[in-house]
Amino acid sequence: MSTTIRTNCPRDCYDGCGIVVELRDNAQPRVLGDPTHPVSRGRLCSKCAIAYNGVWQDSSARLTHPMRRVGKKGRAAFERISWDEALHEIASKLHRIIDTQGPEAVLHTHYSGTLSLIAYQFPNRFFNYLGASEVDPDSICNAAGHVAWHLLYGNSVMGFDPRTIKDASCLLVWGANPSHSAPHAHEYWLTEASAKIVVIDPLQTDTAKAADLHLQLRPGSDAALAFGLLHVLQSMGVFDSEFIDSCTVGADEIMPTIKRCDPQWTSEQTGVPIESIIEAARLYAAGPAMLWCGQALQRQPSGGNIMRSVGLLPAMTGNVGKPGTGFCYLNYTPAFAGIDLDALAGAELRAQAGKKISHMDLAPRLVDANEIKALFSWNTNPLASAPRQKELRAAFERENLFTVVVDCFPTDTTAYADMVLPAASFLEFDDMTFSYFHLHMGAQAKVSEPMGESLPNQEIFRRLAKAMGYTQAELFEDDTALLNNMMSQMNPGFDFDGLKQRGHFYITTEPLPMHAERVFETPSGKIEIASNKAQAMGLPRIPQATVDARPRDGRLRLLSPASKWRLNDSYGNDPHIIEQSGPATVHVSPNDARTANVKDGDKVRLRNDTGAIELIARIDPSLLDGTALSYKGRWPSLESNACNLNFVHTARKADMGDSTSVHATEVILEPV
Ligand SMILES: Nc1nc2c(c(=O)[nH]1)N[C@H]1C(S)=C(S)[C@@H](COP(=O)(O)OP(=O)(O)OC[C@H]3O[C@@H](n4cnc5c(=O)[nH]c(N)nc54)[C@H](O)[C@@H]3O)O[C@H]1N2
Ligand SMILES: Nc1nc2c(c(=O)[nH]1)N[C@H]1C(S)=C(S)[C@@H](COP(=O)(O)OP(=O)(O)OC[C@H]3O[C@@H](n4cnc5c(=O)[nH]c(N)nc54)[C@H](O)[C@@H]3O)O[C@H]1N2
Ligand code: SF4
Ligand SMILES: [Mo]
Repeated sequence: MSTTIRTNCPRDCYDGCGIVVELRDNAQPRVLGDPTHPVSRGRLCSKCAIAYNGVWQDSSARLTHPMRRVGKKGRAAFERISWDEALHEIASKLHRIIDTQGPEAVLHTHYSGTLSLIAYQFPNRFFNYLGASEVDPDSICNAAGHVAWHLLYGNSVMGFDPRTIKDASCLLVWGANPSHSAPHAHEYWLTEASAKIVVIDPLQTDTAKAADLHLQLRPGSDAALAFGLLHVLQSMGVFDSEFIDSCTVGADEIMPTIKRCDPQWTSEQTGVPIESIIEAARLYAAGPAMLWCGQALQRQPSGGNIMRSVGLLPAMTGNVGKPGTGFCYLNYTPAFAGIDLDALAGAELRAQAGKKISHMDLAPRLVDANEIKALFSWNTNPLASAPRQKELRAAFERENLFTVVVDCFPTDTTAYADMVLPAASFLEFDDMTFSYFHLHMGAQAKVSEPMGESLPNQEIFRRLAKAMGYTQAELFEDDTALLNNMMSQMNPGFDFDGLKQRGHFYITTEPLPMHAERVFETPSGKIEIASNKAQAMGLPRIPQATVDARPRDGRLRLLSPASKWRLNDSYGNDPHIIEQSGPATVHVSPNDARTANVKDGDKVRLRNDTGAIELIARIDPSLLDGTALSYKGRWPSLESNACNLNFVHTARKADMGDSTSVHATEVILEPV
């Protein structure tokens, strides 16, 4: 006998797939794709198909009870304790720290383990009420882009509705690799579009290979390319003067730069052939045209400027607010659906604005024994994902730093905890999911009991609030009330049980028009090509046609984008995934390999002032000279040299948002 339950994938992924779980007598549940789901159409990506039927359901791989450290930090030596003991010990430590140093000495860091709304947002209520300091989550991923889109359009989370592609004649995919990061959008959405697809990426990704046109530019040269395209568009006479006059400010200030960036100059700056620049402009000019900017695009030293420059294309050509047009960075689907995310995270519980620390500053700030006394890391694995891995480990070793880590698995980060708390997985509690690209919401349905003594994030922090002696009602709101409240805010005409039966729903039946009313949330209410606000922030008033300096002294610019086999660092511990994806490799061009005296299959070292890491070389003719590729997401503790790429990630900040510029990491390649 078997029955099935519908649920949805809550990972940090554009697709937001539907799942069907088959419950079978005396056998492990089988996690499969939901055939009724419009994005994934019955299939999961390869990594989830493996890991959801692998480590996620393997009690020997999961954390199943609270644990207290017994050995040296980093050694992962723990003893099992009860929840009561764990929570009371944490509460008494926190009270002591708050009484002597104030709540700001408590720091929490969290990010993208699960994006299901309650598990992702609710624990923030606890930290907001407490008045803790926070590591700015987006500073490791996409903060520069958010700042840039805000300056230009006043909003960074209102993109296009992907369904509107039916009205488009062209789509630019700029600095995103859906063949890895949105595999079903790559497989169906892109291939079924009648629009011409132009991919702008330094790598020949599978999405680039399948596109009508691929502009293989040098990394960090995107602003120059944007201006080059604008130059051609202007000379073709396709600037939309009515739109520019009524909806933008500062177009006259940007014109001299556009006039200067002719195709010859642009080609020299970017490495893209003149004909390709003209062809891309021609395809975009045919309009209506859409622009999808990936998150990699802004992980550059000039990432904010790049986003502001690329964002000029829709503004100058009027590709805004009409079917088949627009620009997408992310869609804040739950907010469009009516969910009050600030309330879910308890933003109003915070008496005063707490300290925000960038991931780029985490290691040096944490090492300082006077500033941070307690660290909570939940829903994130910083000792795999964050920069300056060596320094960060040293910071986590500080004996007078009280560290609590909440995860489903024992990770590189839990190894340094004083207290490890086991989190239930998405198969083990009800919650709400969404896609940050497609405009649908989904039910996360409980399929089985939490493994061992594990608990959902939200329940852990309810219990901790109780142990602290807090009585504020919002800290104890239960999941049923939270889910009912979200359903009534969205008001789709059915309740959470109805959503569970359906699996998912689109927040509108027809494509949602974005920016149709042509009002923008900038100070002027218009698209701010020239921005006083930027100037006040110490940034240029207008976007600049600059390119990043090329690496010096034979160094390579190391790109470490999304891997097909891992979701950030999640799944890095699944044995089948480890087997499928093979050893850690770095791809380099034949010229760079020759210069470094490296052959295919050689063991090589990548090093810089921050650290060194050893991998296997792959000579790849599709790589541009001066560029190296190695995918993110491996677990340091499972590597032969006990570190991953973030060992050489220098934590240099982008120009905006104190954000990462990881794709500009420079390394020296040498044989081992
Ligand atoms: N070199 C390099 N580094 C990068 C990037 C890059 O491009 N290159 N990309 C960066 C980006 S874009 C991001 S977003 C970050 C992401 O970095 P992280 O936020 O660290 O993401 P993950 O590595 O997937 O870690 C998430 C952790 O959450 C756990 N988890 C899953 N579900 C739950 C749950 O329900 N509760 C709890 N408590 N834990 C759960 C998982 O087991 C996993 O250990 O990495 C960044 N790091
Ligand atoms: N399978 C899988 N899916 C994922 C993730 C994962 O780890 N694995 N991570 C998730 C997360 S947290 C995020 S933030 C997203 C990220 O997903 P994306 O937005 O797609 O970003 P990345 O994978 O970092 O890089 C995408 C492409 O940008 C290119 N790129 C790098 N530098 C430049 C540049 O200077 N200019 C241009 N034009 N392109 C450049 C890279 O070569 C790469 O092909 O994916 C999500 N989905
Ligand atoms: S990670 Fe992405 S592609 Fe894979 S099942 Fe989840 S939503 Fe789908
Ligand atoms: Mo991310």
